[in-house]
Amino acid sequence: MHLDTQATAFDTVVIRAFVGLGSNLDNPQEQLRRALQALSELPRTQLVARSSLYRSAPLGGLDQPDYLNAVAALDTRLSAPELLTELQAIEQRQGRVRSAQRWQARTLDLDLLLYGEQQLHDVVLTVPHPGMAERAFVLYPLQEIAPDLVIPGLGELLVLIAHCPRAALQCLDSAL
Ligand code: ROI
Repeated sequence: MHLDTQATAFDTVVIRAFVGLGSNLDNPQEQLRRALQALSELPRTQLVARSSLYRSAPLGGLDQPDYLNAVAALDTRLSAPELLTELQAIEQRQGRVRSAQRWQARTLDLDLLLYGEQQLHDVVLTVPHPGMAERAFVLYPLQEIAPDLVIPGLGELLVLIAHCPRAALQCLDSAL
């Protein structure tokens, strides 16, 4: 009886998580379409919203193609490490090659931006995602699907946006 009660309580914990999607290789629009499809098929998870697609120059003035970015909202019963593992599996399936070199062009990048109210900091996972507060290609799509969001440790999304110039971030037609 005691165990049954625990199992029920565990099963009902649903966390709203946000995932940042990015691609600048091998038909980025198709990469993001496939990734959103894969997110909608994750176990114990529902895809509840997704932003339009946004085009931007690579952060850091790199000599790479422009990126397409988007943000998705998930309601999930997966733990944060389980969700991270699923995101990495989707990246792998879409041909992501990880190398020692940082900030390389990529077919697909899936960043776990937020996992509920939680702040986690360990070797495999940091949430909120480091750097998200300065990234227009994260904040503006996030605003589209969660305008009232308060980000743990960072504050109101609207305030972060006010300090983050939109620059050349271009919102594309939301149709995929
Ligand atoms: N730049 C943009 N515009 N979008 C990204 O998703 C992105 N991802 C990265 C780096 C290389 C930092 N630059 C980016 O990982």
